Amino acid sequence: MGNYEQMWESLGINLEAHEKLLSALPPLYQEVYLSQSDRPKGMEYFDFVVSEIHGLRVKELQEHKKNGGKVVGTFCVYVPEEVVVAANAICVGLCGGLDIALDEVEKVLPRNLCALIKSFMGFKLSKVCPYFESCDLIVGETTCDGKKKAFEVLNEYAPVYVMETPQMKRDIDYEFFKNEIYRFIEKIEEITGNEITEESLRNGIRTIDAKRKALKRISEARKNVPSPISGKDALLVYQIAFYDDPERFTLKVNELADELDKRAKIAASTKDDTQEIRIMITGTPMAIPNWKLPHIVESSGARIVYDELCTGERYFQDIIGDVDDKNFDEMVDAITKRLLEIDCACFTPNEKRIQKVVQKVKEYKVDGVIHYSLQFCDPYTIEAFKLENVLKEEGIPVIKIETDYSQEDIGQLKTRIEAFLEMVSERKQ
Ligand code: BJ8
Repeated sequence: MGNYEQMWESLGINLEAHEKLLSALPPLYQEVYLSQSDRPKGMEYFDFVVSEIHGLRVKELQEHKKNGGKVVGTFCVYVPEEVVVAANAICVGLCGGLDIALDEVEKVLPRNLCALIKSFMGFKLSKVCPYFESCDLIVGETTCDGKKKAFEVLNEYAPVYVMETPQMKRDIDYEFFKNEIYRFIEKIEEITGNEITEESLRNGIRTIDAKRKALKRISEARKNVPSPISGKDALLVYQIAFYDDPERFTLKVNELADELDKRAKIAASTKDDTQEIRIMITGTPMAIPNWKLPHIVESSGARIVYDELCTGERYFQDIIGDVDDKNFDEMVDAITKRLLEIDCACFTPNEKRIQKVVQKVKEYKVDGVIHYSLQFCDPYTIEAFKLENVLKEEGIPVIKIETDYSQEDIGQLKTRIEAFLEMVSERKQ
């Protein structure tokens, strides 16, 4: 990475702690990513983006700010990115995937709390994340209780705005959430000083739709047997979707998707009778650099072909589509509908998620499902039981994994995953 020390200093970054953080990332990346064989050439761009994670992109944010632009940080896929882009602001996903400053965090939050929440608080308290420190506004939501209450605490350290997400999806909830989106539009207009017009909203929708369409192409390519991309590489692309420049990112994802289509065609023409073990991961999101479970699964010989995660399909599964003839209110309506199609376990009932998992198992020729939840995440750990029962009834192998960001359970997880994969493989013979 280039020399960005001055920039980090100007953001108030704790340079000593930051140095420690940055020196831990390259060896981990080497082990998890660069050691894979036969990676698509198109991954070079994403490797570069990660190698510059606190460098070039942060510099772009600073230039944007120097020109009067604003940066908005988010933690959830229910926050409409289209609106942020429509106001000429930059939207960055902030969810942390790493334990950091736990001692400090546990002075303001309980110990028994999901690792994702503790992580974002740790990043803020230790001042090591230049994205966090660049944000003019942090947008929280009322999805789960942990996040909802943690945002009150976070508000003591950063300007936080909370969007109220409903808990159900009835007509009244839909109307309610549409009003929340109007309220969010007003807030974004207020902090950016830019009015969101019909034309700018249309452009925001088109930009983010194009990104989602490109990501869907990656997912489509993974239906091929063998899948032309590892689950880890796909996850990395999905993670970078939350902070890279949307237009450049879309271009690079489309290039990668072209390459994957070619690879799939070549593999099909060689009639490779592969015995690929195809795995779906479903559950809580995996923010950078939380690659623990995918690395265990793929280094045990299986391939992840579908991620029913917010760092995956939930983020890009639905496209708003043609907005050429839509007026402002119709576009807000379309944004609301797209968002309420997302099946987060924070909603009740949430049958559609379970049906979707079953349907995608068939579509992606999945051999086994891993339900992944962070410890102390009630919505996902509770929903896992129902999902497990339905999958068992359907004759689909499933395993539930509950973990956190520590490395202490790696050996135990590996043993369980290997046993699961062996069972799946025998069943496949
Ligand atoms: S739409 S999954 S990004 S809320 S893991 S903080 S739920 S206790 S992250 Fe999420 Fe939005 Fe839903 Fe997706 Fe709470 Fe669970 Fe922690 Fe979670």
